[in-house]
Amino acid sequence: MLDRAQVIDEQFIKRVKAADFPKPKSTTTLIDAGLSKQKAIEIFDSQIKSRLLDIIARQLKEKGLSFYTIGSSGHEGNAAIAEAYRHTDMAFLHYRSGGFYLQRSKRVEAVDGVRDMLLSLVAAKDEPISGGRHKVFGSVPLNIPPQTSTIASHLPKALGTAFSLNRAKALKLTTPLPQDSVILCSFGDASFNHASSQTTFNACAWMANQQYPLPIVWVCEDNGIGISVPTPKTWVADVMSQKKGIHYVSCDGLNIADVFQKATKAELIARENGIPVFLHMHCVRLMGHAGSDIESQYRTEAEIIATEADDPLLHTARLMVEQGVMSVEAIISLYQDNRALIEAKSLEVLRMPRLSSAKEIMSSILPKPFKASPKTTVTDAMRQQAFGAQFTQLNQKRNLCAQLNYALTDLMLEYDNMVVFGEDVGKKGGVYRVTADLQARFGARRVFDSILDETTILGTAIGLAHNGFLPVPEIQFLAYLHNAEDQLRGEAATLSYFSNGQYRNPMLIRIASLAYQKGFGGHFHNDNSIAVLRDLPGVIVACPSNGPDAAMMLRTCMEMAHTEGRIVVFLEPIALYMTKDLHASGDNEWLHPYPAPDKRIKYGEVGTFGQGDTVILTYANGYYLSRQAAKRLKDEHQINVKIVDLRWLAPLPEAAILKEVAKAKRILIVDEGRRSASISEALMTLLLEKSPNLPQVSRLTGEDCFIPLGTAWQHLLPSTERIIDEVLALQEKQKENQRGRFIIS
Ligand SMILES: Cc1ncc(C[n+]2csc(CCOP(=O)(O)OP(=O)(O)O)c2C)c(N)n1
Ligand SMILES: [Mg+2]
Repeated sequence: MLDRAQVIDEQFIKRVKAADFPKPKSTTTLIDAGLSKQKAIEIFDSQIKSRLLDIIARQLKEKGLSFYTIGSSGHEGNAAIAEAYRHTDMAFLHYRSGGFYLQRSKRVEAVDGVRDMLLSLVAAKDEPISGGRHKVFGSVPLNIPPQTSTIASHLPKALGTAFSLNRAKALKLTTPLPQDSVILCSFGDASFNHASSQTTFNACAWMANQQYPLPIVWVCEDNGIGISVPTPKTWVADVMSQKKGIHYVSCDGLNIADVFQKATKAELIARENGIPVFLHMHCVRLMGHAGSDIESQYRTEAEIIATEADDPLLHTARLMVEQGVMSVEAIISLYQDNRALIEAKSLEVLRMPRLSSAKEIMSSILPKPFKASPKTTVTDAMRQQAFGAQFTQLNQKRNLCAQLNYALTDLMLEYDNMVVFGEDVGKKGGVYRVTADLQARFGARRVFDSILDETTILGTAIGLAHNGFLPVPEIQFLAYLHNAEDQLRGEAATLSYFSNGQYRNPMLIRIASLAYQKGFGGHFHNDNSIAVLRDLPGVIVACPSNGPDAAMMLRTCMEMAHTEGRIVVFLEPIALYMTKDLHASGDNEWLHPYPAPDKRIKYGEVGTFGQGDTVILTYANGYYLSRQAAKRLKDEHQINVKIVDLRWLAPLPEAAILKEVAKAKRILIVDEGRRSASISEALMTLLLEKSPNLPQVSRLTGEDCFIPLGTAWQHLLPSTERIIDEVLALQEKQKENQRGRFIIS
C-alpha cells in the first residue's frame, strides 16, 4: 500500500483545489460558535501546522533523523479546544494533541510551537520541556506539563490538580495556578477503559457527589480505535452520558465551530460552576497508530480510504470556503507556506546539539533549584495551642507512633501548604493512630480521608504538588502500594527527569511497612519487600527504627520536599509503632523523649550503637533485634559489636556506611527484607566494590517467601537468636580462614 502520509498530503491539495469537500457531520457554523474569521483562520493554521509536522516527522524518520512518529493526524480539531481556554489553565495532554499545543502556543509570544515540536522530534537538547529526553508535548509558559507514554496515568493527577484549586482557596494559600483555573486532561477512547481512567472518573464523580467543586474538563479524543482494536461506537457515550456528577458534552471533532462551541460550553460549566465535564470529541485517526504501525494488517484498504476521505483539514477547508472566510487559493497558500516554513525550521533544528553524556542526561533527575514557598516561624504558643493537653507531656518518653504524630503536628504548623490524607487518616487517626487528633488540630481541609483507592491517593498527591502543596499521603500498608505504584514509579518519579527539572512534585509518602507484627498475621499486613522502591532515580527511601529518629528524619524529609522538590517514601515499621521494651518486659527502653522541633537527622547520616570489630549493618526491626543480640553477645559471649542503623535505604548512605565499616574485621548484614532484591544485595555490592580491606561478610535476610499467618513467620525472618548465631559463625569462619585471604560467605 502507498505511503499514507503522502496520499493524505496530496489528497488535501487536490481536493481543496477541486473544492471537493467531504459532507459535514454537524451543522454548527462559525457564527453559531461565536468564532471570528480571524480566530477560525488561526485555528485552521494550527491544524495545518500539526498535520505537516506529522508528515515531516515521517520523512525525517525515514532518513534516520527523528525517532518517533506518533502523530495527531485526524485529531486536529483539538486546536479549537485550546482556543476556548486560557493558557494558564493547566493541560495534561494526550499524545495526539498537537493542534492544541500549537494553538495554545500562539497565546504566548515567546513560544514557537512549531519549533518546540520539531526539537522534540529530533531529540534536541534545547527542546523546551524534556530537553531531548522524550518526544512529548510540554511547556512551562504554556502550562503543559509533560506526560509519560503510559496511557491514562495522567488522569489521577489531573483530578488532583483540579481538587487543589478549591482547597487552596479555602486555605487562603498562594499557589502557582490562578484560583479560577480550569484543568484540562485529554486521552484516547481506548485509554478510557484503563483502570487509571476508570478509577479517576469514579473518584471525580464521588467528589462531585459531595458537592466538591472540580473545575476540570476531561477531553476524550475518540477516533474509534486503540492501535488495532475498535472501540464499540456508542461505548464511551453510553458510559459517560449516564455518569452522575460529570456533565457530558459531545462534539464533532471534524467541525472546528462545533468543537469550539462545545468546548466553550464545557469551560463555562467547569469554571463558573465547578462541575466536571466530559467533552467527548469524535474524530478520526489518519496514518495509522504510528509510523511503525501497518494499518493494512487489521483494516481493509477501503476502510482506510473512507477514513482518509473524512480528513478534518478538508472539513475545515469546506467550512472556510462555505462560510466565506477563505478562498480555495488562500487555503492552498496557507498550506504550502506552512510547509516551506516547517521545512526551513526543520533544517535549523537538525543542526541543534543532542544530549551527549550520561551526566548531562541525568542532570534532570532532580528538579532545578527553585524558590521554596515561605514557612511559618512556629512559636511555643502555637505549639501549645496545637498540642493542647499533650503539650506538657512532650518531654515524656513515648513510642514511635506518638513521636510520628508529634512530628507531623509540628510540621503542619511549619508548612501551611502541607496536607495529610489517605484511607482512615481523618477522624480515626489511621489504622495505627499515627495521625490521631491531626484533623481536630488542623481541620478537615488539611487532614482528610481519601476514597479507598491508592491510585487516587498518589494521583491526588501529584496533582496537589503541581499546584504548590506539600502533600503527605498515607498508604495504609506496604502491600497496597503495589496496585498504585505506577503513580510513583511511572509518574511522580519521572516528572523532573522528563521536564528537564522544570516541573516537580514534591511529596512525602508515609507507608506502614514491614513485618514482625505479632498480633496481625499474613503477608498483606507484613510485606517485607521494598524492591520496587529501590531503583527509582531521585526518590529517597527513609526508614527509622525508633521514635526520635523518626521525628528527626521526618523533619529532614519534609525540608527536602519543600526546598528541593524531592519525593520521599517514608517507611514506618509497624511492629515498632507501639514497642516499649527492648531487652526485658517493662524496661521501657524503646520509649524516648520527643526531640525538640529544631533537631534533625541529616540525609545520609547513619545511626550507630556500641563499639566492636564486628559491625552489623541493619535497619528498622533488624536494628531493634540487633540491639537485643548485642546485649546477649556481650553478656553471654563477651563479644562487642557495633550496630549501624542505615536509616536511609535509597539511595544508600554509602559514604557513612564505608566509614563505619572501615575498621571492621567482620560484617553482618541483617536485612528483614527478602534474600532477593533486598537492601542486603546493594550492601554486599557496595562492600565488594568500595571497601578496600574487605573483611569477612555475611548476610542474614528474610527468606524468598511471602509472610504466612499466625506465628509461622518466625521461620522466615531474622531473629535475635539468629543474629547471635551469625555473629558467632562469622568469628568461627574467620578463625578457619587460615590463608588470611578475604572471604565472602
Ligand atoms: C498502560 C499502557 N498500556 C499499553 C500501552 C501501549 N499503547 C499505546 S497507545 C495505545 C492505544 C491507545 O488508544 P487510544 O486511547 O484510543 O488512543 P489513540 O492512539 O487512538 O489516540 C496502546 C495500547 C501504553 N502506552 N500504556
Ligand atoms: Mg483511539
